[in-house]
Amino acid sequence: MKVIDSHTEGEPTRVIIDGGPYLGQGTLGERLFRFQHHSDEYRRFAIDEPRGWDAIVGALLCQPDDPSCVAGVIFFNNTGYLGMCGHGTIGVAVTLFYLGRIGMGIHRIQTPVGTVSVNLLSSNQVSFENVSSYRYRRDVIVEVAGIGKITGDIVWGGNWFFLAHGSPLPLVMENLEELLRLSKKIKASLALQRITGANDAAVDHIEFSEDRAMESCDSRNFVLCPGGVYDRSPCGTGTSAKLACLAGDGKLAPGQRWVQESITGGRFVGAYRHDETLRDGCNAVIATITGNAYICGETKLISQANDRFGFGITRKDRA
Ligand code: PYC
Repeated sequence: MKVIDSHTEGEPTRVIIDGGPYLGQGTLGERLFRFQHHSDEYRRFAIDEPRGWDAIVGALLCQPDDPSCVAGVIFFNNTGYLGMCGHGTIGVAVTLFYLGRIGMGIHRIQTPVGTVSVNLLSSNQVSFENVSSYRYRRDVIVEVAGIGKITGDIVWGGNWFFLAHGSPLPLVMENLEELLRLSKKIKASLALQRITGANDAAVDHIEFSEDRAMESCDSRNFVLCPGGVYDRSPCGTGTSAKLACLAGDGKLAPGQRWVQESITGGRFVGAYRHDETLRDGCNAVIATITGNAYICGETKLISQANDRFGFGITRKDRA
């Protein structure tokens, strides 16, 4: 399998450019189904140790079924499949440019949850316009054993988020282990209390943020991703979810810049416009997120006969 590795504001993306699973014909949704149910070993091979590590998001390039798109992409990680992935979209665009498959300017990319457009501004800088983002439930209280009541919003930004009101701890790297522990407990409590997104979808991303006008940014965040790792970047879908809430609260005007910094110091610049269509009965926005990705590897992954870990080390303990 041939892969190109990049990182977007510190968060890794591994794009499979050759040797991925054959998923047949049909819509991207149908091909995602086959990937999940018949070819999941390719995900584990590409992402899990010993060939990968927990933080990587994989991207399988596919033929789009929407002819206006230059590519289709299925995102996945150490535990399963993602709807959209913002940092991954920036990584895919920079990778396609590196491969000479796209030039500067605007291109459409199909994902299983909708079509996004990317604007390649330089060989490393990309703006992407995300699928619609909207706040599905506001001021939801989750009771977390040993912590107490935590309030937040359930928001779609291309994935489902619990966007906590504020942060239980200052968002600095010294608090990383404790932030991971708390966010995993919140995620488990949401599941136990059956607090879900639309159509009973699991809320599998937990976001804390500290909004304060700092010199460098408008807000800092921490995002727990499915699989129990944190996003090194400010999370493109998480930033989109944040923009939907800021718009709903009248705290940010359409077109106004919002600089979102991650706990590592990586930065995205976001802005939004209103979406004319209600989503699940909710007002929605279309977020545009700008960030940088850098190519950092070009690798051939190999599995030899009799390799006990040819399909990765299977773990059942991931949050
Ligand atoms: O950037 O949207 C994102 C993302 C989701 C999970 C990891 N990164």
